[in-house]
Amino acid sequence: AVGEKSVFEPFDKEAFKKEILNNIKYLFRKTPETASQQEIFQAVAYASKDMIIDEWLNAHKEYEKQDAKTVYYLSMEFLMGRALGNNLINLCCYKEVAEVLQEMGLDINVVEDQEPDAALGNGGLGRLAACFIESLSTLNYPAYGCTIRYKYGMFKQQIVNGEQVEIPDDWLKNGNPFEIKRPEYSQEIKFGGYVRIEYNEKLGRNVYVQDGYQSVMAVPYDLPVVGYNNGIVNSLRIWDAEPLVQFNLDSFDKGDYQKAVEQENLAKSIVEVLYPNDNHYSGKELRLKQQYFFVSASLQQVIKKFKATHDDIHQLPDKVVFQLNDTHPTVTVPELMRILIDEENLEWDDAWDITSRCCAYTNHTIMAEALEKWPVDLFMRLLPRVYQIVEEINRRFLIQVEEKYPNQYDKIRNMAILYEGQVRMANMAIIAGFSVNGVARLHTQILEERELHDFYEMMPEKFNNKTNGITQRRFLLHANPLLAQWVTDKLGTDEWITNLPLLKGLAPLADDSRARKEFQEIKYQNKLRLAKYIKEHNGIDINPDSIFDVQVKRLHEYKRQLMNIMHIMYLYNQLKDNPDMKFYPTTFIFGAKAAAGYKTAKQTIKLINAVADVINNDPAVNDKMKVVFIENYCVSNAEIIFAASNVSEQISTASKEASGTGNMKFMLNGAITLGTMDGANVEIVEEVGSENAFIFGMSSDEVMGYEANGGYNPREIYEQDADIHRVMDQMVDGTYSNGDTETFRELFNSLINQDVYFILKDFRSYAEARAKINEAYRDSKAWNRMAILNTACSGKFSSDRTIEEYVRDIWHLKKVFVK
Ligand code: 26Q
Repeated sequence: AVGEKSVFEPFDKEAFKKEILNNIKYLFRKTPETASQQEIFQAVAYASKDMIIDEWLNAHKEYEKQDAKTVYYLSMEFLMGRALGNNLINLCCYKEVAEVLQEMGLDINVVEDQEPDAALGNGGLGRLAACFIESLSTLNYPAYGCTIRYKYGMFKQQIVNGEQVEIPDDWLKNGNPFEIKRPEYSQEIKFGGYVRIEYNEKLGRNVYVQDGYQSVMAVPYDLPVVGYNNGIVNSLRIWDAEPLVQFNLDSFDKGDYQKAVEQENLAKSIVEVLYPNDNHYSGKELRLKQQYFFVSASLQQVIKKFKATHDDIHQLPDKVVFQLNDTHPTVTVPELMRILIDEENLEWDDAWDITSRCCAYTNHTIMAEALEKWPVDLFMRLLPRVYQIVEEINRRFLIQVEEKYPNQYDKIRNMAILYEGQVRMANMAIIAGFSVNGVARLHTQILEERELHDFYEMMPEKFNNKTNGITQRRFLLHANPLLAQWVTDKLGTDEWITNLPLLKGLAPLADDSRARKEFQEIKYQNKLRLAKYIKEHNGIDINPDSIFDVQVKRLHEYKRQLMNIMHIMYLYNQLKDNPDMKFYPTTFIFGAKAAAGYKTAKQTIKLINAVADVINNDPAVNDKMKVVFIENYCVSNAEIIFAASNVSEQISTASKEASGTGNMKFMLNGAITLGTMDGANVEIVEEVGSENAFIFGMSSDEVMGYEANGGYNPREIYEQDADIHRVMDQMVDGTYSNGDTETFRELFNSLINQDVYFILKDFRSYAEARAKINEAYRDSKAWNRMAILNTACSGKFSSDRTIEEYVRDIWHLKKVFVK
């Protein structure tokens, strides 16, 4: 169906084939017979880029003509994944290109597999940015994504002897066919030095000049973000760093060799690597450099662009809005103030008014360890002028607090930007911006009622919720072509591609036995595809008739992969004790990267692999259960995994997962949620009905209640529950560690002493839910009914809906149409 109602000129297959052949010849001096698959990928990618270029130019011409307001989505992460397949889909020529390649004796899937993932992100936050920028293009909104052109993205994970090994992700080693370097937009970025105060006669006041600094050149590259079938192409602007010296060698003291080397090193180090922490702050100077680097570059460029066609800087908020993706780009606030005051010569109040009306902030977590708090001395040393401005913002804000809440010191303690020698970035973002949003209803409610309560009380008008979403172009149309075609056939239209709530029209089919059979068969085909992937990449055979029970996401204690594997240990015990126990064969699938320095997370991976090793090599249970840890979970294999899943594990400790977005991708592909009442799970259950999901565990109120009282006593459960006791002991009696009692000792201790994530507390309720799900799968009629209803009710979770809400409530953009 894709391409049938294309707005584009009819696709010229012959011309495209010729272009591929030309590219193979002129790029590599080869023929299709001698070119490698990688070279063929590049030839196809360049050919597709040629189709994009005119629209890219055209859309921007139209933006300029209409002087359209633009959102700048500032994010340290954009987890884009592969581009080729999705670009072809959004250009409405995927099918045709697949045919061209087939005529040339090539398989489009193999060609797509040559492309490295653009993994400029860790997990949820980065992938959300990628979905948003795609929806913005599809919905005809002018937008830029701004981030860093990391030389190394998210590391590649290998499992060696059950343990995670990090391999550098050299994603640019073969070049990037889609990017375009824009050296003409280079910006100088200054670090360190000191601030000199000078009296300026003309202005009649003091001005502030940064001196003795080091600088680098920020050089942008643009990647196209193609809208679906609408002629819109926005840009993901990724900033690279280069030393300044090569730009104007002559103006430098030729003898200043030292300085040249320093610049070279500074430039190299800033863009070297993505920090692999997810939901965890670490106060590294280099990280702050990265933040300031891409923020300052983006802002300088935006201001120059604005001034080229406007002469009153006060109009900036009518044309520009900056969305801060978490606190990571919050230095936007003082940097914009600096530019407006020091370079545009505005007074403080004017600059503050403009800055507040341009900046909006999204919060993605309530986890205390994720809050960014920079040591004042580090901040001041690296960004001396920016720091002065932070001090002034803080000073003025505290006067307001004092006026509104005289003598209430706790208000200042909670809300000050500068406190106990730290710069609290979240407080700055909230105070400066005009909007603060959470990413799911429950999360926003927790922000308002607890985490950010004082701010909410003082400025309630800023607070709003924007429940996350995902793009169906990638996570259904591209990831699951069989289901996509089925949906189109059943609905009699492919309009769901840009209007996901239309999936509701599938709901009646849940009661249609033929439709259920077809749905089941598609799931089966996708399970075969995943089984093949697992065989090729992990060497493990799995049974496609078993339940595929899947937990894929970053490894974090609050996400409770440990509870999942402990439950598998428990099941294994049961099956060994009681071989005739009623149990539907299940394949338990994990995929997770651990931050390189996160010890507990790495131990959990080790435990999962150790348990997998024992179970998968025990013939007594092998026709009933298998455990698979999929190496290197990433966007490209995620697409295969979601399509093949029956059960979606969303088991975070209630209140800890701000939203989750994997939960939505599973639901869209007809998996049933097994989850806690956390994040967006709450809204998923609301959409699909609690009878079509399996919910267990403590509520967020209960969890927060215990936390307020210093936790609970896990030892009591350990003593009283014999099954849990046994599983716990097996962690430290060598059952899964060749007799070694210390390998998993820290995991054991963390549970018995504290269990901050309530694993033992929720275990029984989890086990019951899992037993129910195992039983429910036997009734294939009821199961497929549920599965269809999950797909049918997932319409709310399109990022198109989320983006329309951002536009309506925060950004106030207008759609731009091109001929
Ligand atoms: C901070 C400072 C220094 C180094 C790294 C970081 C850092 C990096 C990444 C802190 C946090 C992150 C990522 C957070 C994240 O992915 N949060 C997730 O955001 C999703 C999109 O809103 C939600 O669905 C998830 O619930 C949330 O965990």
